[in-house]
Amino acid sequence: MTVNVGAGDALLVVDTQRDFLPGGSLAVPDGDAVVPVLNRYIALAHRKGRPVFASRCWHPKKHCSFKAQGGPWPDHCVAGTPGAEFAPGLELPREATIISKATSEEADAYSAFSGTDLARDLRDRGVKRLLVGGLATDYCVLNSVRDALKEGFSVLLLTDAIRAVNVKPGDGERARREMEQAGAVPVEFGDVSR
Ligand code: VGL
Repeated sequence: MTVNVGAGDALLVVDTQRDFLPGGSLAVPDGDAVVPVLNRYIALAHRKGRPVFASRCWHPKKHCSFKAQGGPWPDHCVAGTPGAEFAPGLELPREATIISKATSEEADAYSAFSGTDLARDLRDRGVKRLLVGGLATDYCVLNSVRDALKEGFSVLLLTDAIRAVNVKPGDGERARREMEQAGAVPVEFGDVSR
């Protein structure tokens, strides 16, 4: 399959942040492997003049998703801390739009669309189709893809630029199946025309 990237397309890089990389507080196994692949998609989007969006978990210190508050996760991606920074080596263009989410104590947000202006922003810029990669397949990528499709965008799922947490073995595979059944089209960099 060959996919032409051009008018109407945008790239969404999901939560590719230090705390989700090996060594981080909520490490996604092999999570750092997405960085060089995402850089190829970023360079492609840039070359084609297409917008790049990057979401990030940007939590207050006592976020409800943290174990200390009764949530499921260790503290992670606290706004302004090193763990919340984008992955070292991730080459986001200067003009990339940063989407901060789950910024209040009482609400979690796995999806980049949840409580953000992303859908409106995409429509304002004429975006019809989103190329989605990043971390993690079974949480923030899954929920962002679900919402993108619900909002009426087409989705290309960048299968070489995602990795799963896999709290339960197979979560990543199940998430992929769900996204594809919902209409996301799986592609790899080799499928995308340069
Ligand atoms: C994520 C678990 C907790 C993600 C965020 O980015 O997929 N996963 N918070």
